[in-house]
Amino acid sequence: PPTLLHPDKWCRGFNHFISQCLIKDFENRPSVTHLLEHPFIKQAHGKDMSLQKQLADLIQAQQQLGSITKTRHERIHTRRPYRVDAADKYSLDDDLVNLEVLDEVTIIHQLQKRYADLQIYTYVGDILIALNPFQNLNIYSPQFSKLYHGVKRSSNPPHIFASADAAYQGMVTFSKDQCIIISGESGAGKTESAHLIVQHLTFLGKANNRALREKILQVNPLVEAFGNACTAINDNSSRFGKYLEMMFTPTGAVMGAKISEYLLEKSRVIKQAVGEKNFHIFYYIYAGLFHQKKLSEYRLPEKKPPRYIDNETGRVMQDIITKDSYRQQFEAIQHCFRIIGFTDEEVHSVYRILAGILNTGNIEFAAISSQHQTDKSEVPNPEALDNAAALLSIGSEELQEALTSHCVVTRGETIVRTNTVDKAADVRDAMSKALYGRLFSWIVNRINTLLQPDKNICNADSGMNVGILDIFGFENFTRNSFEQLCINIANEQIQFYFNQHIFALEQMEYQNEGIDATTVVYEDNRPLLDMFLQKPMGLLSLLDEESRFPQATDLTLVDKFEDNLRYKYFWRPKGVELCFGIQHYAGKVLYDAYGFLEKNRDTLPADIVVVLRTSENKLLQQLFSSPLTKTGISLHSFATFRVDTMEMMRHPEETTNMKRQTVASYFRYSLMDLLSKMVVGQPHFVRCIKPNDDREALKFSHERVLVQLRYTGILETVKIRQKGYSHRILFEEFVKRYYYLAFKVHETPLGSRENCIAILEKSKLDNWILGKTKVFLKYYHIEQLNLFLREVIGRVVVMQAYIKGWLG
Ligand code: AOV
Ligand code: MG
Repeated sequence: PPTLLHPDKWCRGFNHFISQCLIKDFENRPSVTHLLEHPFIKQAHGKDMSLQKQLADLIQAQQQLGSITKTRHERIHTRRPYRVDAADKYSLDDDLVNLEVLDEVTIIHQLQKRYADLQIYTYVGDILIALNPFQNLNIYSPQFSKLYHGVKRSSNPPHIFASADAAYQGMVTFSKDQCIIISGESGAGKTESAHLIVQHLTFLGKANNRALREKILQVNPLVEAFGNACTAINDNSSRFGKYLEMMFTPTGAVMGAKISEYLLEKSRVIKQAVGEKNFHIFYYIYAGLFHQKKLSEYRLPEKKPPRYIDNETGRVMQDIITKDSYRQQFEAIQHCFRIIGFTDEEVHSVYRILAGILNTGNIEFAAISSQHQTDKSEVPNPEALDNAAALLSIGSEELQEALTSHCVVTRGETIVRTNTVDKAADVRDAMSKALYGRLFSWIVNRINTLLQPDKNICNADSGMNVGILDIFGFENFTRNSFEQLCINIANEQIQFYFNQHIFALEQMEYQNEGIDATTVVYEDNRPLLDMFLQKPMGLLSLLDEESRFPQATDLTLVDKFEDNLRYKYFWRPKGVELCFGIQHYAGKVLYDAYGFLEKNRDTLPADIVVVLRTSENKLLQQLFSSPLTKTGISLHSFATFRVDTMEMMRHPEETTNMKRQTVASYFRYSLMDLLSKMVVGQPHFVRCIKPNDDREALKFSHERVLVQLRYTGILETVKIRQKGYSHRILFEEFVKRYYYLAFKVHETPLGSRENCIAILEKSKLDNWILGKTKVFLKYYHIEQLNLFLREVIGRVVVMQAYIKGWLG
């Protein structure tokens, strides 16, 4: 046995001993009896039981002190860089739910501190918050993929891979489809997160078939080249919504993929706002074809950029064709096409159609005035017209005819009417939009065909899938048009789904525990969604109704809105006729109604369809030959009424009910379609947050983050928990943690309901609730309980002094 130490030394030795125990065995705190049995202590105090008792108290107190200091210590030392080693473990700070004080200031502070340490991911319970780092982090390598493979969430710091892993594990374990819903405003990092999830899922899905894995990884880059563009907010902004389903065998091997696309912003093809660009692919082909000296083959002018990609900022041709990144992207896209399995002929046709669209945009019209007709137009300079016709493999004259005139059928008779210059230009642009929209849908469908599960490997019906939703984020520009309205309504619906789900879960926990759920109040955006989607008086229904009147104008539309939308979320600013404002869940947006009716009607004259159907280009024929089916055209869809997810689960068949094809009615259909896919799966939420508007690394704007936390419902969830019972602790755990406050230290009380009550009563707490298996506590109960522990610490100091004196 060790010799008795000098009192001073002993005290130091004692403390050292305790701390060693605490450090070595922090998780399983050393039992008091174990400590009392230690020869060190036995020898120091002989058989004096009263002293042993006091010591036991002291040890217990030390343990509590230890656990508190340990927590503090961890708080101070959260500046852990991500490392691929086992030592880098989960910390309490990784989940905001562990915070004792849940309020805006604390949460912001916490996120800011983590962001400064490049800890961009944080949990709020099962939700992942992802702050955009605006810099490349070295945390997505294969080593990281291995780290987040089938492990407990608490084994590693929060990570987007952990969310993918949770979805994958959920799918394999419970044989249930999963969906990962990524939300956040424009530029917050949704698309990047979606890529990372696909990357990790292909890793987890251990495809023996390397070729398939390669194919799946090329899907996002390919569709994004056609569907993403540079906006004022994001250089790679998604201009469509995308739901990517990865399909797995029952044992979890990836076997295929499928994309659904929603609401492509086709208007971008013909016009872009100042400082914005057309879809990426146009610049890529320009630079790529220039490099391959093929511009003339595709009849693309080398001197001046075509009108569609030369917006008001006056882009210089040299900028486009010599840009290395564009050329590299072109090569990457060619690679994607090849890997996924498009034939050379198909790719060639795609390029011809794209070049055809660019040439179409250059067709100009002039008025022909004659005695009888003043509303006739012609194409004075046929170069662009001839180029477009050649690229689209149609007759030049027929094209001119279809652009400058239209047929009207009255009482069985067909009359040809001429188009004015403006009307001809509108027809030209409508044709370009239709070409692009249908081309985009065709590419998506082709990908789906090429990536559908091999029936020899597994019957698709017996498989399961993980869906990843990446839509365009909430937008608020200086000028907001019809596209922004649709985008923001879609975000509104996703937010509603989030609220509903989180709330439903919360409710369920209370119900399961047999607790009256009325104590939990939450605010949702349902009235706002009703304002948009209700029939027949919702905003979109009113828009559809007005679109049916030929005499209606954008002004009469806004008047109609004003007369009918008696909601506090709607207002009409004075002095600006065509404007109306909406108080969205994510902020106030002022919309400019100019062009709303036209955009909603989205008409493509039959004359144009007829001409395009005569094309000798097989692909083009295909685009226009089929009737307008769900898959045949770009879905400008989404639902015109609020989709109640619970309702949807009860009546899934309603989703197949397709309505007339204004943009607004497609919008309704498409949102229903999306939601119907989502509700069958177990959802996982990733909430992307943009830390600043300057896209700068390490810059954390308090104000911006706070706004996003508020509207994404993070703070709302926190508030719900504050109103409700933020801490739900299993009886056993509770007794283990706090028994010292009501029982003798050497006792080992059972983790029973009665013992919980004993502790709570002894601590003089009220307003707590006991469920069937858990103690439900408010955050201040925990504060109070921890305060008692702090008192214990005070006692320790006194006792230490006492022991010192006693020994001396
Ligand atoms: P979004 O999808 O949310 O916007 P993105 O995913 O396109 O936003 O992200 C915008 C930019 O932020 C990217 O181009 C990257 O430069 C950067 N970024 C985002 N996440 C990361 C990350 N994890 N690591 C490094 N850089 C990142 V929109 O589609 O506009 O709503 O319609
Ligand atoms: Mg995006």
